[in-house]
Amino acid sequence: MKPMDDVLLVIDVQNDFMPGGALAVPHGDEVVPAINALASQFAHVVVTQDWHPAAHVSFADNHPGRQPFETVALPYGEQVLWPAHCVQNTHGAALHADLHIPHAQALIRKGYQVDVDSYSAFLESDRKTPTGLAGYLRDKGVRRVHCVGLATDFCVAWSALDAKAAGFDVSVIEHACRAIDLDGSLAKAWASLTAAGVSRD
Ligand code: VGL
Ligand code: ZN
Repeated sequence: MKPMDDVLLVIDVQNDFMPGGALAVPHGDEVVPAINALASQFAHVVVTQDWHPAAHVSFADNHPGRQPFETVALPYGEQVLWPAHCVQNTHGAALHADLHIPHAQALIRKGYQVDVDSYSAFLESDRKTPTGLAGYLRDKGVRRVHCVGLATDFCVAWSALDAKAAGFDVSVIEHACRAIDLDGSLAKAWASLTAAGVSRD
C-alpha cells in the first residue's frame, strides 16, 4: 500500500467519455479495470468530475453557426468547442458504474461556471481561478500526485502540468489513460509533460 503522501488522481471517468458517449474517448472504457487495480494500492484517492451547466461556453451548440472541434477565441484564450457533455446531474456526467473506489476521499467538480471551462483539476481555464485541490492536497500532506483517467491530452495533461506547477511530484500512469488526439494533441501533451518534468509511468 502506498503512503498517504501519494495520491491517485482519477480524472473524469464518466459515461460521456466512454464509447457511445457524447464525447467518446476511443477505448475510454479500458481505463476502468486499470484504475480499479491501481486504486486498491493507494490509501489516498481523489476523483474528478467534469460538471457543466447546459448553457456552458465550451459547447458548440451554444455558439450558433459553430461546429464541434472548431476553436473560438474567448476572453481567457482559445477554446475548443465540444459536443455537449457531462451536463450536471445527467447520466452522461455520472462516473462509470464499474469504477470501484469506495475509499476515494474527495470529489472535485470542475467546469461548473457557465462561462469558463476547466480541463485542469487545479486551475480553471482562465488560468487564475483555483478549484481548491492544491490546498486540499497540501493540507493532507500530499507530496506526489499520480494521474490517471480521461483524456490524456486534455484533462489529464492539464491537471498533471498544474500539479507540477503547484509544487508536487507528478506522474502520469499511461496504461490507465486514453486520449482524444485532436490534431496532434496527444504528442503535444506528452512533449509538454516531459518538458515540465512530469514522469511517464
Ligand atoms: C475533457 C474535453 C472537454 C477531458 C473534458 O476530460 O479531457 N475534454 N471536457
Ligand atoms: Zn468538459
